[in-house]
Amino acid sequence: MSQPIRVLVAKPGLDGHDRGALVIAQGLRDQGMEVIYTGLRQTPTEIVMTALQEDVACIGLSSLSGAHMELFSAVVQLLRQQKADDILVIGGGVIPAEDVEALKAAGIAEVFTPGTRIEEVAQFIRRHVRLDVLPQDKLPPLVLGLDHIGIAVTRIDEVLPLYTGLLGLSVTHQESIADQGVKTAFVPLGAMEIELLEPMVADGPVAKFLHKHGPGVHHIAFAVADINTAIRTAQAAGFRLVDEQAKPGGRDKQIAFLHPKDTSGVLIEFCQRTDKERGVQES
Ligand code: CMX
Repeated sequence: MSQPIRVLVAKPGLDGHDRGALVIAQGLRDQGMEVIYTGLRQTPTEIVMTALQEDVACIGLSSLSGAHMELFSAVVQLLRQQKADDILVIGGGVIPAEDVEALKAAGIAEVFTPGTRIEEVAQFIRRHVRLDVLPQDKLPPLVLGLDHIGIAVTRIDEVLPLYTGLLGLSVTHQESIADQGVKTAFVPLGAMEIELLEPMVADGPVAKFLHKHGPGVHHIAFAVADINTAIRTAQAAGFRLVDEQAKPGGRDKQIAFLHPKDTSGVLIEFCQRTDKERGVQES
């Protein structure tokens, strides 16, 4: 499993209130991150030193004292001097709206004011943290290869003249997947397959897709060694899953979809084949 993102929650300057910072620290821990809290009244130098020693990917600065402009900018400057400006710096606390743009211009990636949901902060960190700050050698290879391409059709028998006639391929397996509201036909092509998808129910995902887009490429499925690792890794990187748990696909595969709104309009499926399936094509 990938390593959690390490975050330093820091209180620069003289303000003596850290309830908000502690709530953020706990919230980010609940979101699966590893959080270190500096304690109160830290200087920018102390904060940067702790960030480097702890090898964090993100610093979250919190200030209620009104000195955020100088203190936050000083942290960014010191990181630059240390050639550590690949560490994401975000800020929060009592920050007037008119200061937000100036802070961003100074290198604070985002400013979160009271009332922001912790999920939003975590999502921002996941999306913007530099992945090369994470120990890459600990990240598992997520994808083994292309498993199949799903093609939405109105009726499978209507497109067979193309696949089995013109292209000379064969349908080796047909199956109805009630859970997904589709009938499928699998056409192997080397190590991967084409999956023809015909809707069985009027309000299922393929029927809706056909209604909106007409027939065409519906999804791309990547083979993964472990579907639960793939789901957790995608979530940790800020991608939404259509379902947070793997579901049964055709031939006992375990499948999970990333939401197309997070993947530039391409519906991406993770697909874990069973051991039996890896070796043998059913007929
Ligand atoms: N590729 C790209 N975009 C897609 C899409 C697809 N296959 N399906 C839906 N979308 C887009 C829609 O165009 C729409 O975008 P706009 O808001 O810009 O118009 C948006 O997603 C929402 O679409 P919707 O029609 O309102 O449908 P829902 O939100 O109810 O559902 C989705 C969308 C992706 C969650 C749903 O299709 C789903 O759960 N898909 C995964 C399951 C699936 O597709 N199963 C069939 C295959 C099973 C198999 O291979 O075994």
